[in-house]
Amino acid sequence: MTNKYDVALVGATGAVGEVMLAMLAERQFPINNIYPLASARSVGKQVAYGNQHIEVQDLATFDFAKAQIGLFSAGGSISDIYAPKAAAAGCIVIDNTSRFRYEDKVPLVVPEVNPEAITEYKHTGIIANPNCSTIQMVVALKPIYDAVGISRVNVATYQAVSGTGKEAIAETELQTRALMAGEAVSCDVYPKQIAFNALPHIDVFMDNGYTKEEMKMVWETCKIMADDTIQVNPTAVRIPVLYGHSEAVHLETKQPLSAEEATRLLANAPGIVVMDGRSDGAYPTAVTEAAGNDAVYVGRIRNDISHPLGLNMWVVSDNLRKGAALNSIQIAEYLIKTDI
Ligand code: NAP
Ligand code: 3JN
Repeated sequence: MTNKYDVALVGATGAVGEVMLAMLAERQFPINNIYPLASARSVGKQVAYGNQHIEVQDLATFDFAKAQIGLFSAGGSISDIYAPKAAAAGCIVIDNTSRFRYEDKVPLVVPEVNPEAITEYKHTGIIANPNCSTIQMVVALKPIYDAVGISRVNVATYQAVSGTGKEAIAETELQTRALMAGEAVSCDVYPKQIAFNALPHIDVFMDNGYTKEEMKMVWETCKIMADDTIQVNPTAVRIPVLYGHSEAVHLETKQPLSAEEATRLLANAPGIVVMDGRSDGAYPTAVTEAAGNDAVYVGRIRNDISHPLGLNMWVVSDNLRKGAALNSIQIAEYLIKTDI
């Protein structure tokens, strides 16, 4: 690869796309040309990239031979059509949707956990970026898994509305204002009021009673950790936080591990900030620590009083940064650093 790269950004006008643009500039990713792409509705609109404003182009007519790297976040149906086309044109695709995540020949990568899998992209030209809830959880599981093994994970998520996209952020703000003014709310994006509420429902319901968001965490954890024996039992909940997902993670290790040793392992692991003061406010939260920052924050680390191999932790991270844009850009950085 050359020293500077032509990058196509599919879904550039969306919640993830905006953060991608901001983070590419912030991290000084070596860009020659950047092509912000979206639907025909957005053609002619401008998006911010550093101190430049760049016109959005129509994805449908874009020639992917012009780009070496394609960052895709416009939904699975868009990736389904355009990611293989881009890959065939020689553009390496880093896809943020679930479309290719479970395909054997497509690597599913979190750079702190399984960077070695990236080379597998050579089969298809596509690398899949996991779901945001999976990413922050596996970053926190990895140092514990490597030290003592993990047999089971029970997790409840508390997910920000930005995970649903721009319209969901607007709906949450609108409902909050309406309720504060004593007015009725309308529900267009979510099936029930999201403001001041908690919805145990993310993505579609599956035949087994879990939602697809929950099953994504099951499938993706096993694939990323390359271990199908890890039992994962998630409940995914949407809450009216704008940015930053939180997770209460209850795991069972294969060998005993004290909370003190777990804390030491986590504090030395890449991408993690431990904040576990065991006093008022000395734990991380989505709004005060995660939002706008890159780390996966871990706190409330304690042994499970109900199980000899149980360990509990509270894991928070910015869902649009480490959960989407940052993880994709780290994959791209790894590709160019290792020249693969
Ligand atoms: P969003 O705010 O609704 O933005 C959607 C983006 O997709 C916009 O740029 C939109 O362009 C573009 N788009 C929609 N239809 C298109 C079409 N027919 N042709 C070209 N572009 C089209 O959604 P978001 O939150 O950014 O999420 C986008 C996707 O990223 C999701 O569907 C999901 O697959 C993925 N995602 C992944 C994670 C993760 O966990 N890793 C997290 C969030 C999202 P217009 O403005 O022109 O409509
Ligand atoms: O809801 C969240 O907090 C994360 C949402 C992710 C998402 C939203 C729409 C479609 C995905 C994803 O990345 O799993 C998808 C999808 O591509 O399936």
